[in-house]
Amino acid sequence: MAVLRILTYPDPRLRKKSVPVERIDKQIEKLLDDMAETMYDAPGIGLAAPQVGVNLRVIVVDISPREENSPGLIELVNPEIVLAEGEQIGEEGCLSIPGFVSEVRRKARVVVRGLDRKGKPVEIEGTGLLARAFQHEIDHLDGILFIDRLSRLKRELFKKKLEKVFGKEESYAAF
Ligand code: GNR
Ligand code: NI
Repeated sequence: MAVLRILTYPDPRLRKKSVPVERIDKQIEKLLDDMAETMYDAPGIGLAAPQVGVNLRVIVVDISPREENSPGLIELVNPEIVLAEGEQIGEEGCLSIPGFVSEVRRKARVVVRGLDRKGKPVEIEGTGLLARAFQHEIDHLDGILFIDRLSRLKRELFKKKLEKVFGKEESYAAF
């Protein structure tokens, strides 16, 4: 088991579309282990493979640090949202965008289908924070970050913060 390095914005690898896993083998199981360890170490409530530089559709989620009735660690290979309904607005952050949190509008309830670490098909329903985490992680697999889903006003606040961190435009425009 190992704690992996988490890529941060504006690393271009966070913008690539991840590809489906074709075969679940020892390497994928090791990736799942390392991702869980990295998530708990951070600490975070979810992690997607592209955040650790792996271009595969693999996520881990565990909201138990933040919520009591949670299912514990969820590991999903090739996750897909098969049902999404309702709306929720809540605070969101990302380990790849340290130091910035903002309110994001998400679906209130989702049903996610994928494979577990043995390759067995599973379907998991999530509401509230779990639904939010699933949407956040699956977005990562498509190169989408939560800052892409902010209202115009909140997006301007993010840009202001960036300028503070990087200095005006030039330094990060290169990425
Ligand atoms: O740790 C995390 N917290 C969080 C809070 C609200 C909505 C989504 C998240 S996911 C985030 C970890 C992360 O960046 N996963 O990609
Ligand atoms: Ni994230």
